[in-house]
Amino acid sequence: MTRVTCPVLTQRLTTAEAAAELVRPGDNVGISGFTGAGYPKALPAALAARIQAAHKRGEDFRIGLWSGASTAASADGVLAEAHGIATRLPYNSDPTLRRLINAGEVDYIDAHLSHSAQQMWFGFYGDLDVAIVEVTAILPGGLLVPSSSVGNNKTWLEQARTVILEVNDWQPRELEGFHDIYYGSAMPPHRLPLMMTEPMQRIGEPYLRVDVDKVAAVVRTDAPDRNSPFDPPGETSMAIAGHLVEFLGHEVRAGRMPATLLPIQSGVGNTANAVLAGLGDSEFTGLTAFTEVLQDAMLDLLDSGTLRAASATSFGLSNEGVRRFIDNIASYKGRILLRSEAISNHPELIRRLGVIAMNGMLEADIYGNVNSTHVLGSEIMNGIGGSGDFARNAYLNFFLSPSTAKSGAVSAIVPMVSHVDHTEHDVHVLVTEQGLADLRGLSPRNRATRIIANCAHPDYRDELRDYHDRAWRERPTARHTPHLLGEALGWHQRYLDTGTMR
Ligand code: 0RQ
Repeated sequence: MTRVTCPVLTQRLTTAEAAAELVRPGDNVGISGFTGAGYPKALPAALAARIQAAHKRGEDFRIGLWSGASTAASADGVLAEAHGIATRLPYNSDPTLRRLINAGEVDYIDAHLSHSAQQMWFGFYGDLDVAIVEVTAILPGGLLVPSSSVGNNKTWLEQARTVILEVNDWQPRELEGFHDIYYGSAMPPHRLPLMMTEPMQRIGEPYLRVDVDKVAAVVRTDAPDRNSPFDPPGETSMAIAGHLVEFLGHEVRAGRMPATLLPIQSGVGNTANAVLAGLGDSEFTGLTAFTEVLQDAMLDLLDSGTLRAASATSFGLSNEGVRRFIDNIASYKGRILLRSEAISNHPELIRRLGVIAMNGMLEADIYGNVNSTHVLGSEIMNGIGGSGDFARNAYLNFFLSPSTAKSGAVSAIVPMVSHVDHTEHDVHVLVTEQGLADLRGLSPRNRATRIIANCAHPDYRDELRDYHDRAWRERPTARHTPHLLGEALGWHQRYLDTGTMR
């Protein structure tokens, strides 16, 4: 059955190649997509071909590319390969694009995800020329059934001069009803409180709206999301999960949270997936999630009853996870809600609901500052994503990492982080496979003792203790967070000097 039932928009059905002609050099283009779900499947390749042809003719053709978060090799990747991206925001994890950002070719604005839509509305990013948004279906009156992510689609559809819709037959038609799109936002000073006191409360409507007059093209596709596989949890991530789950039990017994915990948020990647698997093996049941991304392990938790329901902005499933979701889609209805990332990551809601935030990190320092984004202070990995939105406003936050990287050559616990994303004032608990450091209520000095003892790898503990002791002795009038600056930075410089990383 056709998924485009709006008579006006049926008239705009066309090919990806024809639709790509609507994008002009220098345009800002807002695409759908979040963590490899719901990104446009046909337009990026068609646009990349158009850009390459222009480059062959000696013409300059690059665009500003805005999204919800990461997309896929067939979106960010092809446009990067065509050297068609001048600026990118708010998040990227594509390796080709990452290389161009780190080579200085692409200007990357690495923004908190909860900020990205509102900063567009505030006018911080300039005008949006074209929106390219994947949807599941177009209803007779022109309402749009969103697809496997919502991200910034509402804002892109409202703000763009021209809209291109991709209707993807691969997305299950039954996704209708899984979304809650909030249309009550206003600009300061006219903003009102968000009336949500429970993660699954609906505050919006199931559809995205669009001004049909702005829709210049509708393109049919039938292609899967990125659907990256997950590694089975290894020993290290299982140890991290074990420490974290044990600690949550301790918090319940100490009366600091209910037996059903508080809504959980979990970052992406294998460690996060393993932590969720660890929760599945625990005594906890009836939990809720107020998070960004629903990974495979979230489905496991929903299936087992560990998780009662989950609010997010996107799926981030493997092929196997997608099959399972589609096969049992009716059982998830009412238990999964997808919202705009301005809502899934909203500081007011995270603070009110009392979210437990669990995110990965690259390194932490002995005083508790965390680097999630930059290798050796310079080279972007992915971006801050939602980690700052959640960590800063959480009831309790955890930052997780193996205690070493690069087969043990690099310690994840360092004297001073080479880049700060989450400051010592924000970070509550650090977890590595070695153990867990609860930093709440501790002075920097006591944090250092605990982080080194509990989280650092044994190969690095003595060196870190020695650094801290000497800094304490040598800076008798600066003992709040004493540092030996040359040495702290030299810790990182040596990896460059010895070629450990590059
Ligand atoms: O690189 O595979 O090339 O060796 O970093 O490391 O251990 O597999 O960790 O997949 O959990 O990612 C912080 C990047 C961790 C992620 C980060 C190297 C390591 C490897 C990955 P190789 P792991 P993970 C929700 C929340 C920011 C956004 C966020 C992230 C690679 O969690 O992007 O939290 N977070 N969003 O070798 C040098 C170190 C290193 C290091 C690890 N100290 N120095 N390299 N690596 N530690 C999602 C969204 O917001 C959308």
